Amino acid sequence: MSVETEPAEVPYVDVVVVGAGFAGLRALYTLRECGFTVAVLDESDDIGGVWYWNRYPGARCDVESFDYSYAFSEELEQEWRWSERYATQPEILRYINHVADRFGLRSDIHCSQQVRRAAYDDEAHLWTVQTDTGGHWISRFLILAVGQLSTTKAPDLPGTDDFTGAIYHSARWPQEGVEFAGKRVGVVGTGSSGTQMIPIVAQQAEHLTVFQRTPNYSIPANNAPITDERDEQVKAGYRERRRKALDTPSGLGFTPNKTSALEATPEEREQTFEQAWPTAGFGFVLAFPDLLISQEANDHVSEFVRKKIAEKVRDPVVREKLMPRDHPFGTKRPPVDSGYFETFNRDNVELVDIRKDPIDAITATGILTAGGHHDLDIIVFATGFDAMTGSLLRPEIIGSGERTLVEKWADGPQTYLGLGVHGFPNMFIIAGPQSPSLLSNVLLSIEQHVDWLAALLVHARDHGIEEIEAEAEAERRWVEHVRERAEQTLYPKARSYYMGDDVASKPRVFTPYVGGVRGYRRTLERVVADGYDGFALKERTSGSETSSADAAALAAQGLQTR
Ligand code: N01
Repeated sequence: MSVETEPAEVPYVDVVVVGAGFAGLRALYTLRECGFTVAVLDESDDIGGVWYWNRYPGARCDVESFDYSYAFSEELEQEWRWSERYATQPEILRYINHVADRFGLRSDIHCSQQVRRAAYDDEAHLWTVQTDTGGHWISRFLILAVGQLSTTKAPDLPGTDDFTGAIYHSARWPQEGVEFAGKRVGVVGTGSSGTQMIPIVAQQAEHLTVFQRTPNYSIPANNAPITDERDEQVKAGYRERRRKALDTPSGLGFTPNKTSALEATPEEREQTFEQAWPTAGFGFVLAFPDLLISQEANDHVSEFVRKKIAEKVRDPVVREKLMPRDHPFGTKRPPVDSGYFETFNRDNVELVDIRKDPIDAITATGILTAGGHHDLDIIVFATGFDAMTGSLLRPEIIGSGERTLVEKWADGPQTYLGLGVHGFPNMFIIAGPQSPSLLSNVLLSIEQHVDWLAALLVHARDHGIEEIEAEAEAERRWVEHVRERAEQTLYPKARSYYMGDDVASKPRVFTPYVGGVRGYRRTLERVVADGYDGFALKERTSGSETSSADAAALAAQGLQTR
């Protein structure tokens, strides 16, 4: 029987990982293999991260299945059979669940535990992590694997509460699905989610109204089933495929054409674009190496894509509304679509350009724009996320000297290599701001980060190091490097979530790292070769030869008195 006055026991683990998506599961697997104890916490009631939530019709990955999958286990690689070039959300979620079961990961995953607060104890060099349901952990290390696109956002429109129909967000889709048959549906937002969903909703709904703010370039997916022959072919050369991916800027295995788009003749340029258009998918942005660097080169590709859009849309007025002209191709993340533009040829689909005809309010029966009222039964917000930093800043994270991450990042994210943050010792981020992250095959970047971090933690354990902290000067130089590299590109010309334009209150700074997977990998290797250059590694002081468990017990006592 427990004595009432005794403090409740707080579990100690070597590492708390926040997030049970692709990154969190991979971290759990690898850290366990290295002999660490781990607790993975996730706010959802099951694993999967974004692939748990994004169940909207048509949701699928726009990186090829063979590449958007774990590389850490050759057995897993060989035994899993992807059915399509671009896997659907249900198939990806099945894969994630298969991985969790196959590697026995579930026992260390705690769902329905939204991290509310994580605080660093400067004396004990430990993190204490608290969740909304009263969960409480103490750990030496804290790894934030919260994803880049997890915190949703929807427009704050007057009258939203008055709407008598149903409102959904693409990334909080109900498990039971949504019945569109016989309904008048409005979709707000034409990013990757809207672009994937719109063709399917159009087929099912009685009428679909699309509310578009920015016309988007989109690349055709040319999705197809994976034949047995193709499956065998890829599996026979999987190691080489993975190795090649690591050696490319995108981590997707596409090596850009070596010559500038401007050195090619108009005929050669056209031929290269035509060849890449139906086959390259997202890799089309790399058809030439300078498409995202030179405005003149980009003008050619932007015009090529506009021409392709024009070929697909019959009505000249609708066609013109769909023409992306206000940003260079690729500087906002281009969707990869299946029949998006053709959908606007349907009789039951209407396009509203809300830049010219802005939304005034939501009413009981639909959406009121300057041009009139649109009667709707269902409204879908495919309006995206508080991207890249939203989920990192949502919990209260308190570092050294009681400084919060929100305070530290008031002018934008500041990290060393995207991995560590000065003032937040023993805390690391997976595929977060200032790493290749969303500008790469994010799964490859996740695995790269996890392996690198696991090696760092093993190094720390082997050398009696109990505190690891990014140094201020190394961080300052990295932030500057990230900024300089971005300024050499066309990215700052667009209003995009890369630039922090997704949320009005965000500082306008470029958030991911454009240096590419290959260059970034070399940087990580150099940092290790130079003895973890840029990280202060603090050894246990003599006389404090405590084991992790002892340290945890001490911290737990201290914690009770805070
Ligand atoms: O979100 P988005 P998403 N009023 O931010 C509009 C990944 N992803 O969920 O362009 C009206 O791209 C906004 O307009 P504008 C992928 O990385 C991957 O579609 O800001 N409209 C835009 O049209 C992707 O990039 C897959 O002017 C408003 C849209 O909503 C990322 O997730 C599939 C608005 C938001 O587009 C995000 O995609 C799906 C407002 N107040 C997503 N606010 C894969 O295949 C925003 N919009 C892997």
